[in-house]
Amino acid sequence: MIAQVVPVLLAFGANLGDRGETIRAAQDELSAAPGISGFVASPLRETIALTPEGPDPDAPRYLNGVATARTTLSPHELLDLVQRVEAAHGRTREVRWGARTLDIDIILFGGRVVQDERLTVPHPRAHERDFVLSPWLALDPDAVLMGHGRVAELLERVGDTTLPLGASDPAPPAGEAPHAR
Ligand code: A4P
Ligand code: MG
Repeated sequence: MIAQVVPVLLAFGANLGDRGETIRAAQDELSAAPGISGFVASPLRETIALTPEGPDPDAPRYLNGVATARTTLSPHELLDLVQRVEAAHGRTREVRWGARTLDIDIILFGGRVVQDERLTVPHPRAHERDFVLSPWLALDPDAVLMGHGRVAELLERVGDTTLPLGASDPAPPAGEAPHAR
């Protein structure tokens, strides 16, 4: 039987350590992984940490980006893969929405709806997050988020507070050397 090839959208976030290097290394690993093809990454954006209490301008900023790819893996095989890549980059889970070296979320898995104790797809919060919508729009101006409509309109609704990579940062994240000025 020939495996079905499904388009997917992945989101990447990091706010500890060398964020850009970690995300780029993780993307290289994913793009080379068995069952993944056609991997295309968005530009990265600098974003204010969203915590359960709301946006926190004093917390280490995130770098966020998205990538599109095609996969022959099942949704849960893809989750296993992204969690292996997270773990290889020192991701630990202590606090929900806590600071992390690397977070990889599955935003879309073709047109599939998955809802069980390990996986919810489409990602239930993507439509209200500028740190997902903004890099996605940069990658694909015609992007549509299943169940919510055009990404351009969603981003206009939530407002884009993200900054281009390398924007001046008065409080660089711990563990990352400040840019030379
Ligand atoms: N899980 C369920 N659905 C999915 C999915 N579609 N993709 C499960 C990936 N994982 C999924 O995730 C907890 C569990 O969710 C996993 O074990 C998996 O089985 P996690 O990565 O351990 O924890 P988390 O990321 O802290 O939790 P959560 O609720 O997924 O957080 P969010 O909603 O992803 O938010 N601020 C900025 N600026 N940028 C960010 O990237 N990210 C978060 C995390 C908060 N604030 C942020 C950012
Ligand atoms: Mg996550």
